[in-house]
Amino acid sequence: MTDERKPKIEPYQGSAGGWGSVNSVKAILQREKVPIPSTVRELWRQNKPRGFTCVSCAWPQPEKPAKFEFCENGAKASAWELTSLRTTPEFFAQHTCAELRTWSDHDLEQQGRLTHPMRYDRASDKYVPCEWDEAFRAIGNELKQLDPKSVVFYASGRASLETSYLYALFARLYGNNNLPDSSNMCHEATGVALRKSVGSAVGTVVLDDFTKTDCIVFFGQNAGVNSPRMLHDLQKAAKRGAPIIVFNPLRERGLERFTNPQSPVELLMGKETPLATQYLQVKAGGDIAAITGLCKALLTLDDEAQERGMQRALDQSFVAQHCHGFDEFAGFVRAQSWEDIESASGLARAALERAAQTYAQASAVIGVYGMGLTQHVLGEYNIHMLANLLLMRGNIGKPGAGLCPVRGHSNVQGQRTVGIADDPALVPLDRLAEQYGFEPPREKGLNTVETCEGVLNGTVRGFIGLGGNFLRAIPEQERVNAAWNKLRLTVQIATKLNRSHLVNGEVAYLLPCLGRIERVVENGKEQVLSTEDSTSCIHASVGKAAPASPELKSETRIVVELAKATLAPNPKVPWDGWANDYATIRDSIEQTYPEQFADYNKRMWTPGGFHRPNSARERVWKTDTGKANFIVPPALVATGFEDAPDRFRLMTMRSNDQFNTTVYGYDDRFRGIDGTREVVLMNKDDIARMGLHDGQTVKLVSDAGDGVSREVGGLRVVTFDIPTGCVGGYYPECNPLIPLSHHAKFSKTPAAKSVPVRVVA
Ligand SMILES: Nc1nc2c(c(=O)[nH]1)N[C@H]1C(S)=C(S)[C@@H](COP(=O)(O)OP(=O)(O)OC[C@H]3O[C@@H](n4cnc5c(=O)[nH]c(N)nc54)[C@H](O)[C@@H]3O)O[C@H]1N2
Ligand SMILES: Nc1nc2c(c(=O)[nH]1)N[C@H]1C(S)=C(S)[C@@H](COP(=O)(O)OP(=O)(O)OC[C@H]3O[C@@H](n4cnc5c(=O)[nH]c(N)nc54)[C@H](O)[C@@H]3O)O[C@H]1N2
Ligand SMILES: [Mo]
Repeated sequence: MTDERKPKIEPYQGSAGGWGSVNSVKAILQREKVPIPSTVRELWRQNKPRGFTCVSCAWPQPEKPAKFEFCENGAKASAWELTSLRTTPEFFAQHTCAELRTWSDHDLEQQGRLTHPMRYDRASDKYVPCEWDEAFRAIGNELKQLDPKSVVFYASGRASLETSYLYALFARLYGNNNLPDSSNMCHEATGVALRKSVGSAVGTVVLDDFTKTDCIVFFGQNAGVNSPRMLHDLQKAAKRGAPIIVFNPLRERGLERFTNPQSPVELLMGKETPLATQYLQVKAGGDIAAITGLCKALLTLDDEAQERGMQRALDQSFVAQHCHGFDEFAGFVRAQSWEDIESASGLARAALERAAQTYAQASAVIGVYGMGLTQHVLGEYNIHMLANLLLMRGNIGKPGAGLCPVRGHSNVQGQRTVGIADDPALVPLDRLAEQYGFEPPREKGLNTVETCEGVLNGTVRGFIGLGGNFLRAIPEQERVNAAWNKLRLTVQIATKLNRSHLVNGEVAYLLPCLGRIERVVENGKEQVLSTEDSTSCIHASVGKAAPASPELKSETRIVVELAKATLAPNPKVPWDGWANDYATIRDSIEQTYPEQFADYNKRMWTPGGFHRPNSARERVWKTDTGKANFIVPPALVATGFEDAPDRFRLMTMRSNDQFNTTVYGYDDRFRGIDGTREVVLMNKDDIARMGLHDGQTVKLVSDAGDGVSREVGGLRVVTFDIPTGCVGGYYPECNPLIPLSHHAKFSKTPAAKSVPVRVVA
């Protein structure tokens, strides 16, 4: 493939949204060569009560949707699925996997939708077409021969609740809890940390809280790019006068100002709403220190208030009634010097005090966060700290307040809800045992990092991927890639070709499936799916678009056929009944989780979805102490490594033109980087100090000190407004630099936002 892109790097002047967004949507529809009328018809149905839930992010759908309830990046994701381009058996006949491995991520997926089941032929190093029956039979035979403990069942976060429930059940009936998922690389730190802090693994707010909040503190989440529909909720809050305080190493345009691209008036008048009222460019890994500073300033305000006999800055009665460990935490905070807080956070005391003032004046505060908090060695403590901050003023479990982790994939939270978990403690195994008459495996399964370890040490022998691009999303890419083709079996269920499909086990199949926007017909009847959003609301999703190829099967059907080909028949497990009528899968889910899914088939049609109960929201604390816990962090810096003069903290980022490993294009509009992803963003002082110059080509070299050589070269130095000591690069291009051992302590979330590297000319 020839590459004719010309890099163009210059600051972007526009707001998020606006005409830039409208033009970008137009360009995407052209790029995917989709018929415009039918695509617009589909976009019209996006995130509507009888429509489909967007395949891009997990931001909730409002009860009363806008005319077009989609954003630029949602439109991109839909167009990506509705594309008229096709990756056919003829394509595979022309290219070996070795050749395709030299293509870029963008070029691979740009070939379009997979159309036909394919078997990998090692002799020719090519994929060849096969029949579905043959594939199911061969995979079933392989699985029967492998030790169940040596096979993993990966899930990427997009498949529906129905498919995910059956997939997890398949793994357990087969004999393991090896259910790693994309959440293991994403918000796993959230689940682990929030369970300890407040006894609930997910966020506590719903959409309505954004209409009631008086202040939002916003950590390490790039809403303008990764959950753009959220900008509407932020805009409304900003217009009501609610302050928004942002902590982010980069000045992300989407958090600074927004023009609603769906409002003709705003578009024509060029009207922008400023969003962030205060923007704090914290160092990557500096959030524990920053929040310690906020808490310290808050304690000072509280001391002063007490001295003067004024209203306290702490919600003393909430802390006394609901919390555990406050005194120890306050002791820790008081013991930290402002000097240490400033140097670890990179923020000035005065700025933190101002933010604390704003926080103290608000009666209901939402704490929003994303990968900027989770993907660090002390990622769980970042989240404990945010919870601590909210607890100090009783900001959990009241209207307009709470924790809002912004989830990634559109059904990643739901997959965990219905059993995709390597930790059996998170799954009602006894109920499954009774419902299906079998003894479920009780030992912990493999998560994503442990799967990689198993591939490296030879204990993992088989891999099934329900979507995703495992080999590109993980850390330690080169070593894991090299060990991958020693696997006996690899099966990929996918909509488009990606790099993970080009490194294969001895026996390998690529099974193409329907996407969520497409019509699913089983047994002559149209089927409905459902998903769970970032605020634990569950919605029906109805696909109507014509399938990309008549050969495609639904994900549910594929999972059912694989299970049938592998497992001995069990009269209590109605695989065919389920595949013929998805409503019966929902009945089974309801039977397993009666508290959460009561009246599922009916309530999923509620506009805005039905809300799964959340104990912390009700101020019921299912923790070890029965209270909400204040938790003291072990350090002020979350990176897990020492600073050294030439050691930088690399944060790996998403551009505005990608969905995870899917690279739609090369225009990171808001950051002003166009035509290339091979860049390293650096502060001008660091560039000068290192004797480099803007535009120079450098390589990044791992500085983990573990003796393993890891590097990524050919990167262009770009002068950028980023704190000194930090550099930025793109995900997934920079993934070879992340050691497998560099992950959050308890959840094993890879620490992709502070990777120790050196910059080498
Ligand atoms: N269009 C689009 N939408 C997506 C995705 C996509 O790729 N494209 N991916 C989906 C998925 S799976 C996920 S998980 C989410 C990801 O959405 P986000 O959580 O927004 O993830 P990132 O873009 O990786 O990084 C978030 C922000 O963290 C900041 N940051 C980095 N390090 C730190 C730090 O140490 N402290 C603080 N405070 N900030 C830091 C970065 O500057 C960046 O603005 O989006 C989902 N939605
Ligand atoms: N360095 C670094 N690494 C990271 C991150 C980071 O910020 N920095 N982020 C991490 C995060 S948050 C995540 S969630 C992971 C993402 O990791 P994954 O979820 O594994 O990766 P994706 O890129 O989302 O997967 C894209 C592929 O999914 C397939 N696909 C798309 N739609 C469908 C569908 O409807 N059905 C099926 N069966 N397949 C489909 C397509 O073939 C497409 O190529 O990456 C992680 N890796
Ligand atoms: Mo994610």
